[in-house]
Amino acid sequence: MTTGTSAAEATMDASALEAVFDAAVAADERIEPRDWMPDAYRATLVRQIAQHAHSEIIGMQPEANWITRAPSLRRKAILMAKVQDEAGHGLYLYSAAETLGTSRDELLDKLHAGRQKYSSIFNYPTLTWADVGAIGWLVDGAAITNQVPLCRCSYGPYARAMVRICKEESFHQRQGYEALLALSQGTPEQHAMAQDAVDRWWWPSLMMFGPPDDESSHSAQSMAWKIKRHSNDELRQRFVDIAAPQAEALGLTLPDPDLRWNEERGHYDFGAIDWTEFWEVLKGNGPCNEQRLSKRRQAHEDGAWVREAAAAYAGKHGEAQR
Ligand code: FAQ
Repeated sequence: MTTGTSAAEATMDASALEAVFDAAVAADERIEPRDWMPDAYRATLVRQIAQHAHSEIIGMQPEANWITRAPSLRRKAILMAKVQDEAGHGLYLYSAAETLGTSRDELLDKLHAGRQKYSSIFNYPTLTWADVGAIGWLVDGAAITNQVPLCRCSYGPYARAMVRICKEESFHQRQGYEALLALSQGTPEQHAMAQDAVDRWWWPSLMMFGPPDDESSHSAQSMAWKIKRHSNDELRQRFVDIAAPQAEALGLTLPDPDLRWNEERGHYDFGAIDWTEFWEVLKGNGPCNEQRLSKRRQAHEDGAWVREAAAAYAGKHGEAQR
């Protein structure tokens, strides 16, 4: 849609504005920051983009845990670059949220106060080096499956941020797969370590897609607005269909005795997800919730002097240019 706060728009009443918005969404046009949009559309985007941004920066913690103990210089350099990429994704996403009239400070305050969520997956511990491979393969793999359709989200700044993020996530997924393959084909101990990591990360990765469709409070409206293009269950199924043959190629077993190809459906059937565990993690009762949030708050406090110095520099620089 073209920029909206025009003279013509100023004279339109609410229902006419809504009709223009609905027509733009129906025609698959992009809604841009200065276009008129329903308050609830704006609020949904802020909620989802903030949660996504918070996930990216909290998601740095589980893997950062292994930077000092990566098994080679090559692995260490790759892991540092990946963790840094996640910080960058957070920044693109906070910027996208800011185009909706909120500020990064406000969003971070809400995260630190526990008033906004981040992905359930980052509340699980990284116990061995193989977990870094499993996160790359499964967590980044699930993230890509969920995020590629978001490149077609109706809100322009979010959709454009997702294009670059997805390219980087593809690299992350491949590095995880390659690291896990090396372990799987290594000594029996290394193979066992890879299998143990997959056993622990598989089910939480399936939970990343969100609750089942009949318990997903936002899906119907978000799909009508073309923020989400597919339901949680559709994307979860797509991920299982991709991951099952990849596990075979890796020589690893997915921890689900009910996982099997269903010729009739043209999809893999899979076992029941423990939704009690998912809701408990969301309530703050996962294995690492407390640790993740307190580390994040501490990092924010430790970084205060950097923000102050940057603001002072920007102030001086601005004065010099006046
Ligand atoms: N964790 O009605 P729905 C990554 C909440 S990035 C926590 O279905 P919606 C990169 C949901 O907010 C991973 N909460 O919600 C990386 C809602 O609660 P609310 C993050 C969850 O929004 C890799 C309630 O449950 N990706 O991994 C979760 O329509 C490696 C009801 O749910 C994104 O954020 C969950 N898993 O659909 C980084 C992608 N699922 O807000 C480092 C963008 C649901 O009413 C290392 N987000 N909830 O209090 C989305 O696509 C959607 O927001 C969904 C949820 C699909 C996550």
